[in-house]
Amino acid sequence: PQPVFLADYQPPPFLVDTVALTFRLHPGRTQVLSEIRFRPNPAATPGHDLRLDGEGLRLLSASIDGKSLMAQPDATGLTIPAADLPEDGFLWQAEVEIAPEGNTALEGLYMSGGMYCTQCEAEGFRKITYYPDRPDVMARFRVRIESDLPVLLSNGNPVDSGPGWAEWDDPHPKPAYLFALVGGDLVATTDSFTTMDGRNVTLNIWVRHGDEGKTAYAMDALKRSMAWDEQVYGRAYDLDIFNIVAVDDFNMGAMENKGLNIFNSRYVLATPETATDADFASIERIIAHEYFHNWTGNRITCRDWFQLSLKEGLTVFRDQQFMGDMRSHAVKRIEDVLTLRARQFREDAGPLAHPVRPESYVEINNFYTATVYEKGAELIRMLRLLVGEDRYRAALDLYFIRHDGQACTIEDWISVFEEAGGRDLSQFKRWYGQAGTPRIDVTEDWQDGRYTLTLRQHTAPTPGQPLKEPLLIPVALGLMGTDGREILPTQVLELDSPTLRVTFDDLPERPVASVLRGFSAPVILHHKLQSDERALLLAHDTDPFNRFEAGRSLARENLHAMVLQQTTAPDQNFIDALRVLLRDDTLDPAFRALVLRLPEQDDLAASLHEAGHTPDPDMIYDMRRAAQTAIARALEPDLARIAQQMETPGPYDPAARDAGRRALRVQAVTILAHADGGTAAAALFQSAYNMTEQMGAWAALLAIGAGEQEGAEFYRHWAQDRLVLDKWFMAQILHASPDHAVPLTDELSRHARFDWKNPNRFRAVIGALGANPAGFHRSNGTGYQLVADWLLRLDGVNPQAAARNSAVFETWRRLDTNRQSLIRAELQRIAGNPGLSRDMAEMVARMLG
Ligand code: HT7
Ligand code: ZN
Repeated sequence: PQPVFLADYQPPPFLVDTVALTFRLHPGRTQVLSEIRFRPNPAATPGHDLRLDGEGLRLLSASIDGKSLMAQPDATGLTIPAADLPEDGFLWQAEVEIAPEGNTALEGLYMSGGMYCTQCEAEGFRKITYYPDRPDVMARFRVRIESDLPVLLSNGNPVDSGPGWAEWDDPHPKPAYLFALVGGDLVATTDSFTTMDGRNVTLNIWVRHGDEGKTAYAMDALKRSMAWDEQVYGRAYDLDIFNIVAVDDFNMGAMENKGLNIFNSRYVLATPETATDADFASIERIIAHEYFHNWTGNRITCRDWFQLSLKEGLTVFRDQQFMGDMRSHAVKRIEDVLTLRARQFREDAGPLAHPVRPESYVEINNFYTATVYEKGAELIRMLRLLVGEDRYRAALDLYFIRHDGQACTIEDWISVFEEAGGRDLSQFKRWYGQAGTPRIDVTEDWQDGRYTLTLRQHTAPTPGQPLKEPLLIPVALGLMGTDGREILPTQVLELDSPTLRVTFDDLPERPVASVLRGFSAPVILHHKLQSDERALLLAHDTDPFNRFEAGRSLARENLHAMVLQQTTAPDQNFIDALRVLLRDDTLDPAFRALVLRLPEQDDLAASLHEAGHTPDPDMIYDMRRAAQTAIARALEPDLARIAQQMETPGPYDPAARDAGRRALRVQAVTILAHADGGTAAAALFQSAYNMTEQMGAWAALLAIGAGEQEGAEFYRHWAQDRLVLDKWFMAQILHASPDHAVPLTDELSRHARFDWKNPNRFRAVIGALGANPAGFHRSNGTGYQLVADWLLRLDGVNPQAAARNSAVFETWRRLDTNRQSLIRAELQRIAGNPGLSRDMAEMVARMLG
């Protein structure tokens, strides 16, 4: 298939005013009747043929202005010659048939557990009917659904319904990717919200019978999101009703269809007994994210899919702000940076690196990536830092006023910042077009009371981009005195050329620089400090992120030294710093839990590679364990005390305070297991009244090779709960020892409950092996083989999910030559498979480079 290029964008030749759809639902033969009012686009050259997208449709009839046509569809749609089209506009009518029950790709109209549902982003609407399926064609939709199912939903407001039918009308013009339909035997949790302009909105969360007791938290999160968007961005909801539907089979997290959000059930359903604190936080974040899309994505959408970050980066940034306001900004920022490094830096460092605004794609579904989402959000965070909070808000107000109802570009976005921020941002815009993570090297000089700091930026080549230009990088800086007092409060330097030198005179002593406070830019910082300087920042930095970062750098440096010199214990001063932290009860427990967590195996592999070494997954696994054992032995009494002290009396409260205490308690027990043989973890497993502690304790046991009895108990208790069963599958593989992970994955993939066509279950089993680095990277290649076999099998039924899971191989070039050749062979085996999907073909071709 040919790539699509950003540079080739042309406005649509025809616009659509209204769409009327009738669905006669049937598992194998759903009829879709469409009536679409087209008119020529004044912004396009006249005289075009009408091209409609359509895939896998059986065309029963078609007409223009009532005159029937003998249209001849091809594999991707149909064309009506310009000569057959009335000049001033026309009514297209068609009747097609589709088979939702056979739709395993979960794109278009499909069935999940007896329920009809849709997923149209990015290009799924063309699997429902013929249409110009592109985001810059925005139209008003009216929908009639005919079915005996009791609940029939679509976008917008309900118009009328009767036995066996329902009609919906969406007054807001929207692109087809926001179309949605649901039909099923569902039950609702209902509530309401009064908007700031006094309108009453009905809120429904629809779930399968039996799940209605698990929706309270999602509803609460929805109401808080609605209030927050009014208070912080001045954005009110704009329909009479807001429906959320939970679906078990879903390729991603959730979808922001106008007025009818469809969610993967794992991001809706929660009780204290079945969901962890992390699950509650994900529900809160994703409910908010989809709701916030109502303005940033739906009212203002993307001109084309290259602009995806326009809605996704912004909406991620908004959900991050919301979560910070709901919980703790410091903890949230640390968590976001950990995710960014684990997912986006990893992507940027390998063959799948691409700009936040890519220049070409073969399959757009392959570009719903950490770069477009998370790095996109970082760009907005930087913009806000550069223009200041007030001007940020003014820029957003201007964006909403100027572009409401439009399909926009990154240029539109940058323009509102240039106008409201009063500055030229053309250099900043490079961030959208340039892939790769910039590296900043910091050097210092201290002479005669003059302190000089030099910052140098460099971005390594990425696929298709051998040369990089200097970026505008905001670097937040503070200076600390050796007594732990702050000498210079935070100021933002603008690094806009390869090198920037700043000097500070009349300082009483050589300071300790705290660079990149708050992680002010998505870069890799190289700043050599002595371990006592890091310890000072860990103990005293006024910036909580850099406090965390000092601890993390200490941990990373210790682990690197252990791996490279094959020593089995970290430095005493690292352990002492952790002890101080553990004993400091003034610190937020959630913060302490984060600092106590050693860098993950993948983080160590990436940082070792960045430092010029070839990471050895086995050695990393062994040394990380050795470090944990040394820490556990040295800090056993402190960890045991914390495990006691952080008990939350109940009843369970998902809010940040108790969640932080549980995080620290589980972290303490996890480390402790390396010294006490799992006694504390086993006790916690038995006494736990919530899933966070139960899962945390079981994982701690699994990580030391124990937990078999607890696993059996867990299964007996939870086998009937599909979301908890995912956890049962996943935890065992994730924490399996290196030599056990592959055989265990193979064994569990034969388990009667391994439903590989369900994306959540696939991720819980096959995805979990990829997330166990030492297990996946067995040097005999069995992990690679097993995953490749499954990817090929999944590709035949669900290309989108298969392609997404294939990114597990993206780090292959940083490995040793033996592992590289084993992975290359698997990628080539996949690439050579006849009938490979476009999704998978693009991914493996990019990975093979
Ligand atoms: N905007 C939504 C993206 C999405 C999606 C994309 C491709 C295939 C399936 C999908 N399901 C949802 C979700 C979001 O970012 O809010
Ligand atoms: Zn989104």
